[in-house]
Amino acid sequence: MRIGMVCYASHGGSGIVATELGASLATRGHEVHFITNDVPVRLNRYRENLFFHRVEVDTYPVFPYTPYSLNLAAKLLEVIHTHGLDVLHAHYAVPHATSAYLAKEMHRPEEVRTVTTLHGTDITLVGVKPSFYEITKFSIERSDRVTAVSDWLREKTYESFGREKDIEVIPNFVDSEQFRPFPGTKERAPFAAEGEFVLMHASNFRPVKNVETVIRVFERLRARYPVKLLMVGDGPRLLPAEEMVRSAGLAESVHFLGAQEYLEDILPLADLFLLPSEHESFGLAALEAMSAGVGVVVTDVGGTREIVRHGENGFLHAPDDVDGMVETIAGLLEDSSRLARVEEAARRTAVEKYGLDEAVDRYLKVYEDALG
Ligand code: GMT
Repeated sequence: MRIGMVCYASHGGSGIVATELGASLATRGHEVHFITNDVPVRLNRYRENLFFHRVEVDTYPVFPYTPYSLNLAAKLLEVIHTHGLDVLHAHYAVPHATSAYLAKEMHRPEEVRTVTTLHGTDITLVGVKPSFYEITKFSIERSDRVTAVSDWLREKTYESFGREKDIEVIPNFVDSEQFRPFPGTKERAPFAAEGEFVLMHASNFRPVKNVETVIRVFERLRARYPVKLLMVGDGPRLLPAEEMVRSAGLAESVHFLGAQEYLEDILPLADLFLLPSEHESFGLAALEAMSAGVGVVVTDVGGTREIVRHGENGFLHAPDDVDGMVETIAGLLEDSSRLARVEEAARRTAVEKYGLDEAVDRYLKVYEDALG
């Protein structure tokens, strides 16, 4: 099959899902063409059957804003013509599903199929805005197949956009060989002394990630225990977070590592992963942490409830429940055997329920169905 993958290239769950899926499809012998504004973050080595096409973004003095969706649609059409794509898979509805629809219509609609995967904020924060609502609804309804990464997101989409279109849930997945527990003692000398407990947060530092709560929880724990905090990622709330850390006098205990390409090398160093987002349609970073054998404390708003069973393979708290998070983590600090049981269960969940191969099989089935 010849598949065009349309995604965001920067750090963010939807681009990661697209890249891991595309790489696996290429390994299985499918021809996969990434069509984006830049090489996706995890597309970091040569693989047979994988191709990249850069969307050129043109500006012109009369344009108040750059019409990226049009440049993308034109590029998609060019790649369809040159490489005879069977399927365009748009990750993140806005504006990818719209550009894919346009490219298909400009070509011959019966010759190419479009699949849209809804990832979360494309529905919950962006798609529902009045300025995007109608075009998002239209583009979802005109996709040949639509998938969502959790039951929660499917319901949110139905609530906001109606039930015109069937949505299949294909949960996010993880390569549990790539994300695995650190063998032996965790080597984290540059960040933490022996015996210190390491808390980690990784995200794109958007407001929805609620990074201020990570710092508040850490500050309370720091007053009682020898703990360090590693903050991984970059985004709009990074500078305010650094400022918050400085003014709380925590600069020596908190390390900011910036955006990291090889999260699989960093996640296993943590004792606990904290993701108190305002909502998370799935929470891929938490799943990757679980696969790395790390316990997670995550928001209870969103698809995270479908993955984490409180007290068993991780912990769920409301995004503003600082007291609850502090008490959960303090309990684990004082009971390392409980933490070990949770870590084991977390790894087991990732391996047994969120495998890469099963997810790739399911996406392939969606493409095959769409092609009839
Ligand atoms: O908010 C982000 O982290 C970015 C966003 C994206 O699309 O890149 O993430 C969403 O998609 C991920 C992959 O499907 C999900 O695991 C995240 O939960 C989701 N983010 C939110 O719902 C806030």
